[in-house]
Amino acid sequence: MSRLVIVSNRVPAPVKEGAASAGGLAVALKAALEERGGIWMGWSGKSSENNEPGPLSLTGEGKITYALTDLTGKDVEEYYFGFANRVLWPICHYRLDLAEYGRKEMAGYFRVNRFFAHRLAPLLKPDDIIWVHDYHLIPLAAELRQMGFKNRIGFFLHIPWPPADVLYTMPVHEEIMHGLAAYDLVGFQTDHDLENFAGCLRREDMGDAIGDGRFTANGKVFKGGAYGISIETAAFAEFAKKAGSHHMVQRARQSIKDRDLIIGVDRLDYSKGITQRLDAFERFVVNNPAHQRKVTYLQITPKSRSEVPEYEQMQRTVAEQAGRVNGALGTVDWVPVRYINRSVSRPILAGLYRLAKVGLVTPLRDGMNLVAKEYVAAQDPEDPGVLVLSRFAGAARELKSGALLVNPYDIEGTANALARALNMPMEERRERWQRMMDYLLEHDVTRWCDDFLNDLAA
Ligand code: ADQ
Repeated sequence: MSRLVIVSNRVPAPVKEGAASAGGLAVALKAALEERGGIWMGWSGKSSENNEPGPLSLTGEGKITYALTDLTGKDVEEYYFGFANRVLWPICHYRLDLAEYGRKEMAGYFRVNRFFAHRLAPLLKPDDIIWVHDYHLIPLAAELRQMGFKNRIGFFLHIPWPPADVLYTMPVHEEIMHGLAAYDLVGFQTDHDLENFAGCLRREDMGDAIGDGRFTANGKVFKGGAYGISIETAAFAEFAKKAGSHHMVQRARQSIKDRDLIIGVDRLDYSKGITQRLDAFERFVVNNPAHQRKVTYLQITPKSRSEVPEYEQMQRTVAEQAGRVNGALGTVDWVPVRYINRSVSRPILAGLYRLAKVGLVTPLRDGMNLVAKEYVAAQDPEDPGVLVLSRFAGAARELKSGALLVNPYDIEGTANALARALNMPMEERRERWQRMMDYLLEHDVTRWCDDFLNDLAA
């Protein structure tokens, strides 16, 4: 079996396999690396002080070598906060209004990708299989090809892929499309993203789908597919079962008393639809007097990318809105919204999901959304809660048989779905949950990883 080389912008800290703190993706990729032996390369998260990136730092753990590089302050500014997070992220989430096309940032993005390729090159062996992750590193394969590397190289995009009309507003869209075509396999979260990609190829007569999951672009043939990412379903369910005895989860349970809990868990990001969700919760309470004082909405939202102005602005907007809703609806003995700006550990998170009667997952656009899957896996099979899920999350394509799908822009519709979820009879809740859980047990993150790597190696 060939050695595996994974490249992603950030590399999770070395943790023991199955450790409670690691997310499913890190656990699955580490398992694949352990099996084949390999390298995980990425940015250290640090910027060097003297504008020299310094040497590559190599550390070993079992059969895995972690290769981390610093970047210069200028690199971080232009590549990470600039092009990746102020152009590609908003464009891929259909937010043309938020994209900032600075020439400097675009150049910085391609420059850092070339730099990554040069850092990686001395570590590569001819039969290594290389798996590149996410929007930060689209041009990496093209850079490696230019340097003469013939290895199998695959790419997985964790975020949505937009239609041509959206993508082509971006000045360097051609380079980005050529960048993708340099891979042997390009993986998207859903068939919808894959169709959008084919549409982008067709729009500028660059290429097309030619059947059997193959595409042409500029005379070259490569593969593309939909590989919906998932979680460690069985392990997460086990966490959630045990988490009831955790003192934090017990405290949460006592504090809720006989109220119904609705839970939302997201990074603070405009794609997650948090302000629309707060509006929908408010509308639900106003429209349903019987639920007043009988429900608590817990929103757990760690800050993210605070250096990007839109995110900093959003921190203020959401905090103000949560305060306003509490001021308008709250009573001396009832705080309707509990808003927490921190991460919580995975076992506690699993326990809180299980306490909640409703998982409210309403992104405006999301590649997959693992919170939706974690919420389902954490439920008590005897008394499961209801998933209220945005139709614009990739997860909706997999969980539509069990979740209540909503349009997050439709505040009244989401409010109605909340009422329906909280009033749903036990039998219907069990049936819906079972359908989703059966799917997730079969399609877990290990299967996602194996499917992608098998197709890349084939
Ligand atoms: P994200 O946008 O980060 O991921 P998501 O898929 O929901 O979104 O993953 C978030 C992860 O962080 C989940 O495992 C969740 O439990 C965890 N998390 C969130 N808030 C937390 C908190 N307060 N405390 C602890 N943990 C928290 C991107 C794409 C998604 C895609 C994933 C994986 O945007 O669409 O599903 O990558 O491909």
